[in-house]
Amino acid sequence: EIKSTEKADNVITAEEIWIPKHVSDLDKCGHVVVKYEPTEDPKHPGFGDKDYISRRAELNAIARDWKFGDSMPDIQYLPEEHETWRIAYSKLKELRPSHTCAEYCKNIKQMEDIGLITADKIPSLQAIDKYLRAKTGFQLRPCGGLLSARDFLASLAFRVFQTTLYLRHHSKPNHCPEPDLIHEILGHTPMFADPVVAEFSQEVGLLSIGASDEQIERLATLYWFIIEFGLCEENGKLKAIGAGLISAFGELQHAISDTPEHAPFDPYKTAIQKYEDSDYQPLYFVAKSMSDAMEKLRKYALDFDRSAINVYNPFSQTISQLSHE
Ligand code: HBI
Ligand code: FE
Repeated sequence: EIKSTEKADNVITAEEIWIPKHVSDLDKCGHVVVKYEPTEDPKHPGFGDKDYISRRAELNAIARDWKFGDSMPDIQYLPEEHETWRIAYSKLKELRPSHTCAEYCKNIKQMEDIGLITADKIPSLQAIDKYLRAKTGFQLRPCGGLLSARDFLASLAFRVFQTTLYLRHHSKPNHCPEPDLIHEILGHTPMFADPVVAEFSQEVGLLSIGASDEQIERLATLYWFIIEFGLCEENGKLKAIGAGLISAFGELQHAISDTPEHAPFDPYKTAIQKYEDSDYQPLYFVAKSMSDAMEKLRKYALDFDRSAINVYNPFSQTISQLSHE
C-alpha cells in the first residue's frame, strides 16, 4: 500500500506521520493505487479500448488539477456515457424496493423528486455537492481512481467524499471492478445524505488520522464491510446498506440470497475479517440498524489504541489532536 501524502516541511508531528489539519490539506491526499486499471488489467472491461482509456485519463486530469475551493467540475458527458448511466440506473431501480434499506430508498427518492437524479442524464456534480452539504455537511471533491486507504479515510474525517469522475465501460453497464461515477452517485451519495451514515463515516475517518498502517488496514476493512458491502435487517429481511452492493446489479442479488454467509456486525470481528476485492464476497456482515452499528463503533473507538484523540471543528474545518496523557 502507498503511504500517505507528501510531507509538508512546515509540519512536525509526533510520529513522523504527516496528517491533514485543514480540509484544504486534502489537496495532498489524492494518491491513486494502481489496481484494476484498464491500462494494466486484461480483466478490466475497458482493457485495450483506446478511446475509453484516453477519456478516463482526460477526466482524471481534471481531478488531479482540482484544488480545494474550486467548485465541482461541470463536465460535458458524452452521449454514450449518459446511455451507460441510463442502463445501470434503470436496472438498479427495479431492485431498489426489495433489496435496499429504508434510508437509501428515502434519500434517493428525495433526490429524484427534486430532479437531482433522473434516468436520462448523468446528474450534475455541483448539484449533488450542494444537496449533500445541506443534508449532512458532506462535500465532494474529485479524485482520479482508487485511492490509498489512508488518503481516502482521511478525507472522511472532514466529511469530504472523494469521487471519481469517469464511468464504467459501456460494454458492462451493470458491473465495474473499481469505483466509478455510477457507484459514487447511485451507491454512496444517497447514503451520505443519511445523518448516521455520515457520522459513522466521519468517525472511521477521525480514527484513521495519524494511525499506524496496521490500524489503517483495520479501519479500511470496517469501512469496507459496512459502507461498501454492509447489510442490515429490516422486518426480518436482509437489505443492502453498502454502496458497492447498491450499485452492482449482480452482487446485490447474491448478497441477500442464501448463498453467502451472514454474520452479525461486530467491529472487533469485522475489522479483522479478510475480504474479497475481485469477486463477490463469501461473507457479509449484518447490522441491526445504522444506529446500532454506530453505537458499536463508538465502543470500539474507546478501545482503539492511539496517541491522541482527533477532534473535528466544523466551523474552521480543522482537526486538532488532544493528547490524552
Ligand atoms: N478510493 N476512490 C476511492 N473510493 C473508495 O471507495 C475507496 C478508495 N480507496 C480505498 C478504499 N475505498 C477502501 O480501502 C476503503 O475500505 C477505505
Ligand atoms: Fe465506494
